[in-house]
Order: sequence, then C-alpha cells, then structure tokens
Amino acid sequence: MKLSKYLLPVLKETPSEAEIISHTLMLRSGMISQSSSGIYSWLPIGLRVLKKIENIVRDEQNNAGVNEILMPTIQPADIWNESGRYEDYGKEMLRINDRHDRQMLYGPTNEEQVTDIFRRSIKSYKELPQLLYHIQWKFRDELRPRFGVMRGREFLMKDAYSFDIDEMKSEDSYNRFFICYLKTFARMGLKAIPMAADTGPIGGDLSHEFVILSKTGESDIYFDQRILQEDESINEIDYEGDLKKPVEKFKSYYSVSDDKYNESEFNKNVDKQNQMQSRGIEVGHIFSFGTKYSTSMKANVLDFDGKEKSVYMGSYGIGISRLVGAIIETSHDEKGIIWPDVVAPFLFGIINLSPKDEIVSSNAEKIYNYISDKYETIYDDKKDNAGVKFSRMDLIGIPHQIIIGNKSKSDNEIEYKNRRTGNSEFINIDKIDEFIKRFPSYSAI
Ligand code: P5A
Repeated sequence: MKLSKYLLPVLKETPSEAEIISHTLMLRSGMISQSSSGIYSWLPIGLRVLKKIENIVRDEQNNAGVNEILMPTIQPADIWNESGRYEDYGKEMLRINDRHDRQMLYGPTNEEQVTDIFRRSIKSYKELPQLLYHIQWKFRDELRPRFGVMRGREFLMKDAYSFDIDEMKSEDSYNRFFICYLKTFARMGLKAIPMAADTGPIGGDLSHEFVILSKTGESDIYFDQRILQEDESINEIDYEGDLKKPVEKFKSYYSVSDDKYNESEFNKNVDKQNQMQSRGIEVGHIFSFGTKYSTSMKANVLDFDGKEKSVYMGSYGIGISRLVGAIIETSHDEKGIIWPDVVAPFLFGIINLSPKDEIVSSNAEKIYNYISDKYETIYDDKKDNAGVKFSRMDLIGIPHQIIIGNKSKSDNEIEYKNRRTGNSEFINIDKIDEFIKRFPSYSAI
C-alpha cells in the first residue's frame, strides 16, 4: 500500500477529549473517527487491526470446535419479553419501533436470539452439545461512554453460546471456553488473568472475567501473583484431553475484582508476599447460567429416557473492539503505538527519504514490490521531510521499518529498524532474500 494513496489522517496535537493513552494514540494515528459519543468509524489502518484481532479470535473459536453463525443486530422485542429481560435491561437498551409499530431493539447481547434458533432446530439430546458463536456489533447505551473504543456504545463482540444436556456437561463446555480464552489472549501477546466475577444482567452463578493488567483499567483487581506463572503450558492443552484439571488449577488461585473482594478472604487464601493489587481491563467474560433462558423460552430437548428437559446454557464474550485499545495500553512508548507482529496493520513499513531522487525511488519501488509480495507493507512515498516520516511510522506502530535513501550510505544499502527495540542495522540489497527469511509469515486479512 502506498501512503500517497491511503487515508491516514494523523494528528500532531493530543486530542483534548482523550483521557487515556490508547484513545489518544488511536485518534492521533488516524485509526478511528468519532461519529457521536461512544460511536466510531474505523478508518483503513484501524480496521486492519480490528480484523486481525477478529481473525485470531475466530481461529481459536474454530480450533475449540465452536461453529460460526451470524445473527442480526436488530432483534424483535418478543423474545426478550419471553425471557423477561425486555423490562430488566432498562435504559442501556436501544429500543426502536418499526413502521408497523412493532417493538425492536439493537442487540446488546444475543442469549434470547440464539435460544430461539436452538429451540427451532434441536430436539434431541443426541444433537448435543451445540457450541455456536458470532462476531457482531452490539449496542449498549452506556451511561458514561469513555476511553474511546474501550467503553463504547456501539462495539464489536465475539459472543458464543453453549447448549448441553446437564450441569456436568455444561461445565465441560465452560472449561473448553476457559482454555480457549487463555489461548486466544496469549496469541495476541496478552497475559489475561481469569477471575471469579459477578454475573450482572446476564445471570447465573458461575462466571469469570478475563482481565489484563493495566493502570488505566476500569476494574480494581486483587490476586495471587503466582497465577501469572500458570499460563506457560496453555498452548499444549489439547481439547480432546482433560480440561477440568487445568481449569481447576486456575480457579484455585484467589483472583477477584473489587465487587467480590474481601480482605480477610484475601489474607486467608494468599500469603502476604504473593498478594497483588492492580487495575485491569476486562477483555472477556464467560457465564454459566443453567436453565435460566431455556426454561422461560421453552428450549427443551428429549433426553435418552424420552422425557423433555430444559437445556443447560452458557455464554462467552470477548470485546474485540475493546482489545484494540487494550493492546495499545500494554504496548506503546512516547513515540506512539508498538504493534505486536500478529495484529500489526502492516508488518513492514518502507520509508523513502528521497522521493524526488529517481534512482532512490526506483530502488525503493523494487524493494516495496519485493517485500509487499510476501508481507503486508505500507510504503511512505510521500514528499514530506524525513522527521515527519520517521515520527509518523513510529506513531502508527509499524513493527519492522526499512529506510531507503539515507544519503550517508551507499546506494545498495538499506536500513532496517525494529520499532520495539529501536535497534537499527544496515542491509546490503543483494542480501535481502536472506534478511526477509527472518520474519515468519502471518496470514493477510
Ligand atoms: C457473554 C457473551 C456478555 O454480554 N453475553 C454474550 C455475555 N458479557 S459482557 O461481559 O457483558 O460483555 C462481553 C465483553 O464485551 C466487552 N464489552 C465492551 N466493549 C466495549 N465497549 C463496551 N461498552 C463493552 N461492554 C462490554 C468486554 O470485553 C466484555 O468482557
């Protein structure tokens, strides 16, 4: 991609409305543009990151054996009246009347919608378990939308739902998602701490939040720091094997947010030297709520004895758009964003320092064609001065940067700079084949 043909409205100034660094950097690097309070357009570079995260989440859901569907954003109020949540949800729900004056709503979540799909399609215990997910925009009319995409009103969520014949099987599904979430966040370079949580408007009595440590997070968390060492082997856990044991291990550590925190419990369960208190960002939340929705919505199946039974359900959310902000919170410096390779909008950035020089430019063009054939690459072919180009490439967080046309070097030497370490080295163009082999390939979006 050539920068001269790309929409990248970077800002020099810090926008006054931004209270936290990720919001500032997302606006400054031209990732998003505010439409109204808590509602954003995703500009090209922001959308690329959002899609990268979405694809990692999708891949890990597929690996865990969950089937992708796509439910609508607009739902009929009828199914929410059946579950009793139409009144309960209150002002956070955006209610709409269609031209026939039917009550509709913009979905804040999809328990009712998916239960309706289930009850129309599944009739026997033989067809269980059913594990379904979709990735769809949600709307919650939050009292205080803030921190950009972290607490938006319109936001992208991956929500999954499990249907099982009894409580024990339902716990197996819960454990499957528990492991899947740890794998998903680890793949993005995030250390997510599972913590016992409250269930709020979703309901049920078994629930965990997945929280990443960050001083700008909205929740206060208290935990046993040994849990941070627990996830080393998470990638080896195989879905065909025993999932209960590793999950029980995580559950055995004390880790709660402030609404569940109890000082004497904390002191009883965690030695003083292992006690940690931090702030965190909730990037995922899983729930097991038994027959709460299946009873009220009559989602029954025939059990092996021929008797009708309400199915046991759970729901499992990941805040995909929130993750964009959360990753920036954990990975930036004073110059801007530092994208981990796996979610970077472009893996390579090429800077042409002398766009007016024909030899340099034709060289740069060749290198751009060569690298962009293998990796997603942004080529700064604009006529701005060097300082502007360097700071823009750093601001937008491109992990691997190639600088061409440095006057102090010979024509067949290019500079490679690593955004994270800041280290630079000079590469002979004839050795570019070898150089490029250092970089693993990531799937394009
Ligand atoms: C689980 C899936 C649910 O809605 N129903 C379907 C359950 N859970 S939740 O905790 O309310 O939301 C799941 C995740 O979505 C993200 N999230 C948000 N992201 C941005 N802005 C918001 N206003 C917002 N609200 C929730 C969080 O990451 C949360 O864990």
